[in-house]
Amino acid sequence: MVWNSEETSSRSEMQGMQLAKWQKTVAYVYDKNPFYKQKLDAMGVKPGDIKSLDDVKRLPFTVKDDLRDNYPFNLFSADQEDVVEYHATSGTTGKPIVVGYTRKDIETWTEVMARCLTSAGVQKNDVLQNIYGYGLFTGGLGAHYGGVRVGASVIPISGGNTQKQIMLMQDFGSTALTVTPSFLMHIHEVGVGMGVDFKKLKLKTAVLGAEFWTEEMRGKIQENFGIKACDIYGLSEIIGPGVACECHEARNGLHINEDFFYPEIINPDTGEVLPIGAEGELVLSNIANEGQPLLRYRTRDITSLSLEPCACGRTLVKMQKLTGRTDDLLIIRGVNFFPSQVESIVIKHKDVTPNYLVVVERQGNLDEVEVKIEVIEQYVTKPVGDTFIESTRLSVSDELATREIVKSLTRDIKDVIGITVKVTLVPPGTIPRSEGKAKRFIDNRPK
Ligand code: DLL
Repeated sequence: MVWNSEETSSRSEMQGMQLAKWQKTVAYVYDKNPFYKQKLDAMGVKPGDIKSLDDVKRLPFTVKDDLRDNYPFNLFSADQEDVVEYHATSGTTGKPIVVGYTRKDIETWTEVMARCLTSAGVQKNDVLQNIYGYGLFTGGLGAHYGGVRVGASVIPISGGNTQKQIMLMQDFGSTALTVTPSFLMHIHEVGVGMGVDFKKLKLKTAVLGAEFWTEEMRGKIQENFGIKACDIYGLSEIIGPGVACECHEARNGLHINEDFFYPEIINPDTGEVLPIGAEGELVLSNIANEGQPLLRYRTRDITSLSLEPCACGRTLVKMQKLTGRTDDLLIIRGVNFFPSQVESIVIKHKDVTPNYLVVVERQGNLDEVEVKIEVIEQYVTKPVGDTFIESTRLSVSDELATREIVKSLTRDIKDVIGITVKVTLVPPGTIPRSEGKAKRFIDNRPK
């Protein structure tokens, strides 16, 4: 089932819609936004120059620093009185990135989220437990608007409150979940400790995103909960969640709502546009937005596009599951790797939990990588004579068995990533859990 007919347009119909929206958007930002007017003038491009989709290449890129430099509102094209909602990214350093939505943008967001949820199999008769955080983060309200639009019964519980999440799943008979994959794994961990069998609940579907997760993690989640798990992608700068989502039929790539969010793949080093199928940095333009339309925004997310026909009947271009972010790419002793690649290794290993943390330090002139991984309870030594034991005071036993685990993880990481890292086993529960996006990587190198 598709939510609306644009999702099955022919290629030429889609390109026609895209071109019309491009022309309107370029004229709009040129007229309304001094930043873009100046950029276009500097490049000698006038709105009337966009005569075909090929001309898009002539437009300037927008990067994260442009948003930071224009904090908070200078990249808005809409008048302040037409903005009806603000969101912002958490921003680990410095000022956050702010986005503003007009009434029409909220309508677009609601519509693309209704498409995404429908594509993931969520329908009118579903009870949708929305665990994405409500607030400045776009996850909560985005999924909320879409859930209400499809007619599901939305539970706006937001993130956190692990035990209450489990209670509502049981008592309200939730059938669909919108949540980050890492927090869903945490809910499972806590639930199992409470004796809950999630497979016996009414859960059917989970729409998971906002952070990197692997196919291996999908397998584990589907098995743990007895559900289908679909990947949903988006970013605040472009709309929030709703840029792209998998269909529950194929679950092998995310259909991009390309009549609203125009995708390109570029070589991140040269900016050259790459042909369909090639892997590179995803560039998105929100060609129907009013609040803050961004021309050719460099997402830093790495993926590739595909126009292969899909079992679900949608003709929307698909992006493959993300492989990483350009700014998380580590180059250690000449080898490129993304810290998130560790997930596929730890998840297959029966003696450890899927919780890991990659820490990079500079020692002398060399970068050293340590991967901390939680072992399962059985390898933990408890302090003698203690009745109340906090998990942080437990230590991992130094027996042959644990040394063998370290050896085999080190070998598997070397096979997949190509470098030798220091593997440290830590007691279960000691790597901080997140109620939203998980932090899997710490870079302690001097800036
Ligand atoms: O994370 C929007 C969102 C909310 C998407 C809920 C899906 C579900 P930001 O906080 O601005 O927005 O973070 C955007 O998160 O550039 C990616 O690097 C990462 N990301 C988002 N979805 C996925 C995904 C929301 N499915 C940044 N897989 C993006 C991998 C993802 N990474």
